[in-house]
Amino acid sequence: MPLARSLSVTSLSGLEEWDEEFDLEDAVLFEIAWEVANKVGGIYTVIQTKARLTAEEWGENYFLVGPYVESNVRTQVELIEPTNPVLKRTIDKMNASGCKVYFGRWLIEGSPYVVLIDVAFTAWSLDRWKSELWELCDIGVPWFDREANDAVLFGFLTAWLLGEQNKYKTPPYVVAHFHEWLAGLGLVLCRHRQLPVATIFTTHATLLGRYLCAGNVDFYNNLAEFNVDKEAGDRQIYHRYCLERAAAHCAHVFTTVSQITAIEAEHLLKRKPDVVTPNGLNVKKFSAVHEFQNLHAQSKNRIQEFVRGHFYGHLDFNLDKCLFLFIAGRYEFSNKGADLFLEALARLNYLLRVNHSDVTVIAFFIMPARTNNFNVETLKGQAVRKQLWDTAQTVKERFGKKLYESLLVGQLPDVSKMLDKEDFTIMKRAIFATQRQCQPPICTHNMLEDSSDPILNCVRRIGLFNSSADRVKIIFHPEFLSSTSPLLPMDYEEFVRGCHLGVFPSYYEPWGYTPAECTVMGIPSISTNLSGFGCFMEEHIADPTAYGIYILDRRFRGVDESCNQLTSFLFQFCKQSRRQRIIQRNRTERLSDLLDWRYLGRYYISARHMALAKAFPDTYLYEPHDPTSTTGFRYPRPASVPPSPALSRHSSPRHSEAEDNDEDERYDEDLEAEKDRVNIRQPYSMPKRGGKKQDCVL
Ligand code: U2F
Ligand code: UDP
Ligand code: G6P
Repeated sequence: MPLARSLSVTSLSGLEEWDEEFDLEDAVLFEIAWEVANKVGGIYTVIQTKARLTAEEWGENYFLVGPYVESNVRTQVELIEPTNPVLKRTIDKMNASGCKVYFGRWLIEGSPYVVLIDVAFTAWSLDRWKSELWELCDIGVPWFDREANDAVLFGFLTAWLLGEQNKYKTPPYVVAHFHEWLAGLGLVLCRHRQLPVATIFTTHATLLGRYLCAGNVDFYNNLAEFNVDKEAGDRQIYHRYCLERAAAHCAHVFTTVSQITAIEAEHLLKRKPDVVTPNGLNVKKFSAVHEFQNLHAQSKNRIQEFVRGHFYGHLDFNLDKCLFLFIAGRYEFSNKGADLFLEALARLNYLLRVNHSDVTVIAFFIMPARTNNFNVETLKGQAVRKQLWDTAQTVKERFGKKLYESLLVGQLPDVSKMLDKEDFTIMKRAIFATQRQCQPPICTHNMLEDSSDPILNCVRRIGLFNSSADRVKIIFHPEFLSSTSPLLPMDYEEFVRGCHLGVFPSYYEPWGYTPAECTVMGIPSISTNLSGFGCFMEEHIADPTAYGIYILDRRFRGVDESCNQLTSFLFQFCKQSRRQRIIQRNRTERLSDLLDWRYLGRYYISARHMALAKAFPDTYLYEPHDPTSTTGFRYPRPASVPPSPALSRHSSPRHSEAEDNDEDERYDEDLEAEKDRVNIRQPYSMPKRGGKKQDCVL
């Protein structure tokens, strides 16, 4: 059997090195999560993107454990016979005892092995296991909580798997890494049964944090004050909370995704995380900077096509001066900051109007809600656009044919006769079809809860109805994007690339993959100092704004002040020229190494080494790298000024629109060097912290 290797974390384009040699030849890693080969949310992204690096480190000794979901397995997993003889014996034994456990390769980068457990198949054991849980630790799981029932089944089955696996001899030394409360019970049982397993528990958000924030509580100022048992009980999640807290306390090593969630966990779960494990991504680097810029231009063209259809009959704005902003993610209206974004858009609309700006902003809201499919008006928009296109093609062909014939007989054509009556009729008919009595719709779908939907209600209140006078238009797409959609046939990544700015003004966001994804695609974003990502970037970059990473202050300011700051970010962004946006995108993309698992994977590595040393102190020795801190590398200010419209002047005396056009585009490096030469300093300054300083636990 090939053996696992130890990995030394090496440097990445200037990011610091971190050699942590650890002999893993006799160790095996199980990573257990409900989202293994099963997309529910952000944890899936963590596991799926990290797999390649972890598989490189652990080789054949890395196994992911998740639930068996037939539809997922059919599309993502190749089922095979277990390769490891001990694991094969374990799985065979479990299957002979009334379980259904599968083994396969997950068809993602790194092709890791997966052990998938069909929890429904052992549902007959649920009552027995629930009463065992009650006897063991007085946690009573109500019958109606389906997710908690799944957590019980999954927990007992994973503990069974790890128990069987360890029946034989040690080594191999087993590390079991459990993610989130849904998988946490397996860890509690491992410890209770005293299995020789080094355990790690990672929480990606605390249950109470999520619930409390969604309920308009002044969360961060009261972190230390909450009566956690009562709060959990009031929200009918006491049993889930107990499972989460038990896992956090039983683990050899407890970790979470950001410093801000570490503080939250310390107060709400009553254990300070041992390591902070920030979330990374699998960064795809292009060999030339212009490649990702070209992708932006291509995707933007496709979004523009959609906009042409959506606004048919009202296309009274210049699409070339149109900026695409978006917010995307789980539909948690205030946790994700959609409330603040809408309010800021209303203020931005006012500013653009009074300043007679020729920029139009289209703000997309991509948040899944309950719908009854696309609405007719939206579909009609795309049909009308297509019809206009077809008409133009038909007339073009007829025109071309006449032109050709005239040239064949050696004559220059009489242009006035090139289009005949029929051509005009076709064209007039097509134009008539674009007449429309109503405004272009806000929402692309028929909402099931239209009258109580928070985004729609907010739009009604602020009165942004896509009217001609408004410089800010809104499109709410209450479904995740897909390349097979008849409306906007793009997948999420393509869409992000085509936009100009991602806006994520979250109030509760343990990490926040959406702004991180923007960064690695070279798209600037706005996040907050209450999100794990925002805090991480603030810590690692001397001047994040200069790199297109706008970090909103939601910690020390009141809501109105934060909203003004957001409006100011948006207004400044709208004032940038095309050339400045191009430079800014180049800078944003330069940060992607920082978010690569090749750099951030080190914190996971550290957590595993720490767990092995705690569980098997005679065999492993751990020398800490100050693992609670993610500090270390810091990106300096860019060599030249940030792309502020007022100050990043062109070095030539005059600046015409033509300069902004594609033919005359020059890229980052020359331009920045040039600016350095003329020594223009004075970046766009972020509004100062101040105003009402709140007493904040953080
Ligand atoms: C944390 O995010 P979670 O994944 O724990 O959040 P959940 O509430 O469990 O799941 C939300 C996800 O559900 C997905 C969507 C979200 O990412 O992709 N989803 C969907 O696929 N279809 C739908 O109709 C509705 C939602 C935490 F909150 C984040 O800050 C972290 O970045 C993340 C990873 O650590 O963990
Ligand atoms: N996302 C997606 N399709 C969409 C919009 C979003 O797949 O149309 C994904 C996005 O790529 C990101 C995730 O949803 O990975 C949201 O994760 P985030 O960490 O921002 O927040 P969470 O919802 O997990 O709390
Ligand atoms: C990329 C492309 C350019 C295009 C530009 C548009 O840089 O390479 O050809 O002009 O995007 O930028 P904008 O910010 O206006 O979408």
